[in-house]
Amino acid sequence: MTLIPTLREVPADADIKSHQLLLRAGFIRQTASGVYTYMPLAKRTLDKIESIIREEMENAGAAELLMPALQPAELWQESGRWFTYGDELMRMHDRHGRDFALGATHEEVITSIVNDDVQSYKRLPLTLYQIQTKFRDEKRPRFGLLRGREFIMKDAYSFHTSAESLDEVYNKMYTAYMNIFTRCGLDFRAVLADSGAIGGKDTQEFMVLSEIGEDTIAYSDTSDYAANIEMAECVVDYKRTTEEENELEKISTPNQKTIAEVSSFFNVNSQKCIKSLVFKVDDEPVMILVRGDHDVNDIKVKNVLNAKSVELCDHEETEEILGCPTGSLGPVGVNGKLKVYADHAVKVMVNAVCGANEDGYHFSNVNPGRDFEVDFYADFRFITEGDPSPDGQGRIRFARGIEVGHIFKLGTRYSEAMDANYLDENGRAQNYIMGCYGIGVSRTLSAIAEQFNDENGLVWPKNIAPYHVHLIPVNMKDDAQVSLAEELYELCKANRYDALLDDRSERPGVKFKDSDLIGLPIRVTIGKRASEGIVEVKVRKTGESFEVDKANLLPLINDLLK
Ligand code: 9G3
Repeated sequence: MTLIPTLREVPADADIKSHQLLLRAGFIRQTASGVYTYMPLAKRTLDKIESIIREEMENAGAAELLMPALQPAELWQESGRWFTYGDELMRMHDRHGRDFALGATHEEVITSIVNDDVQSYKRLPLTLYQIQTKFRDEKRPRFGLLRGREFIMKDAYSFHTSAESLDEVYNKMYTAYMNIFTRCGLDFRAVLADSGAIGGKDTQEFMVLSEIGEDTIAYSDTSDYAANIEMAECVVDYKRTTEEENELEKISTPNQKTIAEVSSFFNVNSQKCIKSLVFKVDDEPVMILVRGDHDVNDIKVKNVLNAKSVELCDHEETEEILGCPTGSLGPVGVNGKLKVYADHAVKVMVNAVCGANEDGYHFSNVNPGRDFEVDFYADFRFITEGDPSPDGQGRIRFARGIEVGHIFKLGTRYSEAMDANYLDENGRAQNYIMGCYGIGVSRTLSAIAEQFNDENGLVWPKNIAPYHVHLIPVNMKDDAQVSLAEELYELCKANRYDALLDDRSERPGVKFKDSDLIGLPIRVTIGKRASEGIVEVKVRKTGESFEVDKANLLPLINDLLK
């Protein structure tokens, strides 16, 4: 007995394939926005994904524990994150009025645990992990399990006395992740990534390729270079043109605001325009210049300027700082008012167009170095398709990806903040060097559903399908069919195959449609020839089907599922 409430119609508020199919095939039900019940089929699938994860964590030398979701605010106050996270961190207080966070991640908890119980360098390196429910109050939960407010994460944390030891575990985790996502049957890439708010330097994300992925991957068309677009380096060797520098001119440009409008007004390519943006970098206004056909990469701005926060200024703020609206900004005449940094591509521009810092006016024949100073040049722009790959091999192409894993070298970011240390061989207190490693388990289930489906429904890879075999007796009133179905159910069970027996008194068509929707790898139909011991086997993925005697069923299933 189980519960698989399949739906005929496509639910209105599900706008991607995996979300629609997981609802229609009875895998999930929404309990609140971004909050889901994993129905029996999803629970079985999650368990299979988790058992693959546990095997690989074991191989990587990690020990499993389970930390609380209820985290005392004191821990987050110690690390300072109680105040840096806003509404996304779900908070509550207990009956005594004490503050708690519902765990969005567990760096604070694990660091305090290890600090309490691991004092000597002899006990390191140590890698601990858990598979646990996380809470993050997303502003716009969407796409079903892909971006929920309560989700299942495997999070691992490693503790080291040296950077070399961290590198070793980081590489073992990398290998474990490659194995996990391969065994789940996913088409994925490991990409260089930005460590974001939690700091640390090297980090890699594991991206499942999908058109509905929220992340953009920049990859080389000839090598295995791949990076999150936030991170991908621009290594173009810009060449200065031989053009003569002309006289600076101030031109009236009524209502010309965007690069497109300005470049067509001056009848020049957007590459001849300078795009000027003003950011608040740790609350200090800064002007960033990029060539008109490029876009400012705010993650690069943050990393190059080593800033905590980078926010684009809105109209009011730019008005306040430079006395003009955003549509007419430019670097001429602003030196001294705020720092000016520029992307490398700007350095070789000649006779460019830019805003005149006066509403309705632009300058033409602007030349960097002559008409304005740049405090320094750096790589501030998003990489574009066709750019040379940073590894020097091939050209960059874009793909969309769903982030299902992310591994970080944290360093002492948390152990310092929480004064967590061990005694080294000289008896001196040293902060633990840490790594952390996450997998979105419920997100992985959704990503698999997104990659594995067809016009009839889900098509689960054999390693993580909720059951291996779908047994379908066509007519529940026919004793021969029912008894053979039950016999085959026992046969599967005796041979460690998970079988789902559809014993409903439904019309065959309904059973077959549900079977295609649920997407188990193999369907065995027990129909008219049951009395002869003959059944039909159908492979969900390929559609191929065989008529076999029940004596040959097991060898066939072994062959199909190997
Ligand atoms: C928060 C909230 C959201 C968050 C975080 C904290 C993301 C937060 C980054 C990580 C880093 C790693 C261990 C497993 C692997 C990922 N969103 N991150 O720290 F309070 Cl509300 O979670 N954590």
